[in-house]
Amino acid sequence: MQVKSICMVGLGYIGLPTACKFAQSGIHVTGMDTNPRVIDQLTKGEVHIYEPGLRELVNEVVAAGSLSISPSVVDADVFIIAVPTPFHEDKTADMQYVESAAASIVPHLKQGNLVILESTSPPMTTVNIVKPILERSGLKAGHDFHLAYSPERVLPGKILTELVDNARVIGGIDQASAEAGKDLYQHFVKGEIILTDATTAEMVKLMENTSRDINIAIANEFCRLADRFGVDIWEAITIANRHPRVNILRPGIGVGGHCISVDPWFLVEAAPDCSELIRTARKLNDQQPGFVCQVIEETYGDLSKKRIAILGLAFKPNVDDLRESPAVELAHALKKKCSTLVACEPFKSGMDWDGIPINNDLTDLLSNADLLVLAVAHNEFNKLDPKELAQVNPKLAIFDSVNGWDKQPWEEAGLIYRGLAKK
Ligand code: SAJ
Repeated sequence: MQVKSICMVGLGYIGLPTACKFAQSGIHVTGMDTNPRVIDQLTKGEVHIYEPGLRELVNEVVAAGSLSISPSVVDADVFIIAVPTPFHEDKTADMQYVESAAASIVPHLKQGNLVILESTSPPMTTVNIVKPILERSGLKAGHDFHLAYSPERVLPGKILTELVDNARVIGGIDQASAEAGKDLYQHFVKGEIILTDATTAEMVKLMENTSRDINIAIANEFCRLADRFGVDIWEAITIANRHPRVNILRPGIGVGGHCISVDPWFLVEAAPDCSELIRTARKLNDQQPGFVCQVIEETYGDLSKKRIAILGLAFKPNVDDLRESPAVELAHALKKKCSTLVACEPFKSGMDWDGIPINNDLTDLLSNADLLVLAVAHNEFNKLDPKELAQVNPKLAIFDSVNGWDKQPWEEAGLIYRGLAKK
């Protein structure tokens, strides 16, 4: 299939970088988003999300005229849906953005077009939700236009390289749709392109994130056991991972972000009777911030008179994304128990986040704290010099929730250092 133009519906963490990569490959891309703030910022040359290399790439393709920004869907050869699929309070999938994205394409859909859904979605979304909406155009999927599901699989922080190098799965509603998808992504993807059907591709994506969630859950459960038995979990995992067929992931303060902490629920909702392990792992990871809070209390005793400084609110190191962040959960749990709690989050400016006050002046923050909790191992925090911190506040106690630091330099600086399930 010859592709001259693409309309990218949704310019978030996936849509914007993907739009840029297509634009860089020589296709004219129109990026649309329903959020006026996103359109406004991009039109001014500002990028609303942090991802290494993205700002430069957006400026390059906009300046070259190959990426245009629009508040509405325009005619194109290919439409790609890359909108969020959040969940409701009761953990059921909220498909309103996918549904309205598909509906917004209908007036522009023509014979020979290709529509791709990239958003992580419950099984059968492409055939049961997207296809009937698109067919309101009077055109028939598989006959008049191609339709495929191709999940994004990139890691925040490495999106621009993983978009190109990762294997790409394309699930067509028929073989011709899958082949059309392959013609499209070949423009910039260097990784293997694997063709399958749409529902298999949806399932593959959910299985990937669910298996990671379960693997982190067992690491977190081992951490609880290690804490109970006085074992250093980090030493135990290092030794266990010397076994040729064992690869235990890192325990921590829980699982966040808008993918791994959400996607497994799509499987639970779709088939509650055969997803017991998935549900249990999800609950365990959700309870981990509460467990860590309890360990901090057990370690340092009554927190009610303590002023706590928490380092990091993002859902993982070196990203600016605070959605579904276990660090925010931990901050809330600690805030209920201590006298004051203030966070340092270098990826967020402003006075507070979700009711957690932010102070990014570390000297000021630490000179007014009794207990320093490391919640997210941002590079900026890994580089902190214990001796300098001891000069700022010689009475500061440390709790390292994520094994971000070595114990020795803190103790040499005269500070009390404790870590989660760490000797
Ligand atoms: N985490 C741990 N221990 C670990 C690894 C991660 O506690 O050993 C935590 C992180 O701190 C974070 C959460 O898990 O809170 C998720 O982080 P992540 O780096 O595992 O994954 P994401 O959410 O940034 O990206 C995942 C990736 N999926 C897989 O690795 C299977 C990525 O490839 C997907 O494209 C992305 O979800 C997505 O968009 O679905």
